[in-house]
Amino acid sequence: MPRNAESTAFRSALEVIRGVEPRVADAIGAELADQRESLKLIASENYASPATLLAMGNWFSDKYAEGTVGRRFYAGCQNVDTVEALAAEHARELFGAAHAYVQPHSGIDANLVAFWAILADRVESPALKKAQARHVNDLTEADWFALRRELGDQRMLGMSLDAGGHLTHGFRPNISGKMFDQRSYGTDPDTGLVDYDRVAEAAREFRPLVLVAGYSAYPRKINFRIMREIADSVGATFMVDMAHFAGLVAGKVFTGDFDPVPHAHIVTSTTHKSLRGPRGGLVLCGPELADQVDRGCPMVLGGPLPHVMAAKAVALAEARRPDFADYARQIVDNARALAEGLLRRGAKLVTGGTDNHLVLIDVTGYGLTGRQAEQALLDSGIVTNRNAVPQDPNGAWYTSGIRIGTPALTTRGLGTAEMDTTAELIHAVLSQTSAGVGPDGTASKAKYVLDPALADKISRQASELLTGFPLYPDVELG
Ligand code: DSN
Repeated sequence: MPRNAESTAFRSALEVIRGVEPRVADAIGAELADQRESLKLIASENYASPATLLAMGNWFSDKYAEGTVGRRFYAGCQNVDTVEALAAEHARELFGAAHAYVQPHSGIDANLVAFWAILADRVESPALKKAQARHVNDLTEADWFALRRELGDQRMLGMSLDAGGHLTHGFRPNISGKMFDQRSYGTDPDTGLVDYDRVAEAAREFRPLVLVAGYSAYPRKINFRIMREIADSVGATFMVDMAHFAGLVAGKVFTGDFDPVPHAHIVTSTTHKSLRGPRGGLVLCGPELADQVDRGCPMVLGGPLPHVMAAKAVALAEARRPDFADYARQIVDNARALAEGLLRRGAKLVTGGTDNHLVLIDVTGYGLTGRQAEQALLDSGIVTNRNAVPQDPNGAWYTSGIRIGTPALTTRGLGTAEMDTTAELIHAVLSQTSAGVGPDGTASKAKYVLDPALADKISRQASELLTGFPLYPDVELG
């Protein structure tokens, strides 16, 4: 594509939108400006390529395509079949999976598809067989009642939230916690690392139907071979949610025991985090679960989004290129450099460092809550998010941690030297912010004191750091 083609494409799109609702065009332009200006360290965000973004804005959005490739509930799906098949093929090849389902609209949707595939395979199919019925509609009222109770009486074992697990792994505020009786495994209180012996012990005691591995705030690798052995020892289905680290699997940074695909029965992911695609999800599995997974829509998903599947196909094709492996390695090198820079300056990190794309700072070391630290950093032009730490004394709202990740800044081209400067800026803000007091004079978990002149100075330094690394350099909106 000529250098000005991206500018032309985005400018023309905005011009067309402006003709209908100029405020939307303005907001889209403002979003690009904001993203260009902020030091984005949110571990779950990234910047998709222009090709990926453009693949989403077209008439595929208008097409209904319930069902799967070649087996739709609507006529005229031949072009949707093309992009869905392409996205699935790229996903299979990229991850070395036997089967890929690319319809989930998000990570939670991908997890729901996986949970229902497991329940269908492990609970519903045996019940149908026992009742000598081919379909749930053929069951008697009594058998249907018994099956519904059995479906609702299954167990899941996953990583605890404060150890870095995810809400969709069986926690009560999420639908998964209402579907499954859940228990969680934590991490070693001294090292902060997963203790596989304790996971095995919890599995032996609890006998889950599903053992889940995966995280959104654990800064280390997980040994999926050991986790699979634990699952096998209790007859559990082993599921891995690789939403956060899919880019590191795709880029062959996580291989062998740390690549979930050869070890798990089923793997779910988002496509927009370290994988750098459009917002969405996918599911990978072997042939045993493939038919159940393909029932995701209409089992738990609304109609597929063909425009997003087109963008998934583009992004997955990009991730199959050799330079994606360089990108994935750089994400981890950058996270390590950031962790080392913070440790050298006296920050306290959960697990003492990182093996992946994220770092979790325990900000109690600075006398702050996560909420205070998050806001002070934001005032200083540094975008992060607060997160619980293991055994968090401040609970899930205020928290005691700041989660930072490198996928987005690595996409912009920042390297290890810039990560050291980033560590310097973060430490400067946190070490010069103090906890504030509430109206009654008692310590507040939300209020903080930060000299506005310092916040301005750090904001300017953060902007300067980004000047050499323009975001979407070929896009000029004029
Ligand atoms: N919201 C994503 C994250 O930030 O980790 C996961 O759901």
